Amino acid sequence: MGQFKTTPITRVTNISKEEFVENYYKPQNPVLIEGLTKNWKAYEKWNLDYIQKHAGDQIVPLYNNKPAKGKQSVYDPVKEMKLYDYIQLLKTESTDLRIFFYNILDSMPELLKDFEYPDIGLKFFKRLPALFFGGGNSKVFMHYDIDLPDSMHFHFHGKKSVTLFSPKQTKYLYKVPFSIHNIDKIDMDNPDFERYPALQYAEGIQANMNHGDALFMPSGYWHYIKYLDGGFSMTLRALPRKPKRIVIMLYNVFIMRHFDNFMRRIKGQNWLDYKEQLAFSKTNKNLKL
Ligand SMILES: O=C(O)CCC(=O)C(=O)O
Repeated sequence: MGQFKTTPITRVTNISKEEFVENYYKPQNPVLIEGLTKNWKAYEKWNLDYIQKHAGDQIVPLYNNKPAKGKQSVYDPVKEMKLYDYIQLLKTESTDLRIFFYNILDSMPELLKDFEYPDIGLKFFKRLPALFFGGGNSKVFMHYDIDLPDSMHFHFHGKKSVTLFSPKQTKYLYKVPFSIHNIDKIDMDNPDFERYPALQYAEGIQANMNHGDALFMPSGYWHYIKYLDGGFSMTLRALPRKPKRIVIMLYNVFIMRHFDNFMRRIKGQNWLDYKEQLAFSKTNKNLKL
């Protein structure tokens, strides 16, 4: 058992567009920007009470910390609940229940007037502002985003921990083929370096987020997230900078995802076990471990 090597993320305050583009967007370096949301209405307004009041009647799909098994789709929620009751749970218990990718445009359009797309050099998709909620005990499995966006992740209410790994670290992470995650048996808080020796070479970046912080996650960056308090975040996605990434994004979304779902449906757990074995042997073989 061990601990990942990590360095703290670069934190900046009120960065200019030029500085952001030169130092972070072009070289694809992550950065945490404090104060980017200070002028938004959301900065003062967005907390659990506000969401509860505005959209408490909606029925929301919930996910937990357990990975999907067998023929179960990763998109199948473990339960559904009224948003009011879910937020009440966040306020009173350390639940592991999460809401993943709740589209603001479709589900809470009144929130659109509370924030602005930052003028920072990213070409944001205006169709996909999404909220994510988590309880004080919830973890978001290690993954990168299937559509490979350059994204800005904003946190509200409480604290959360985000551990990032650059795409260059993929060779140490036991990435599962035809997917965007690594072997789900790996405990990211306490990795077993004997069983998974490549992990000890991985170098991560640690970002501790507070209310109002904005985290720039460049395209293809892995993220493992822990909610330290019940709270929520918003992600704004932008087109990846490099054309090659757009091609991989199209493959991921239109081919890989459907192939993987198809295999999962017909082969169930055998497909998952096969992929896991492949991730394990390929990673160790490439590194001659
Ligand atoms: O914070 C979360 O719950 C998940 C966020 C995430 O995975 C993302 O923005 O890509």
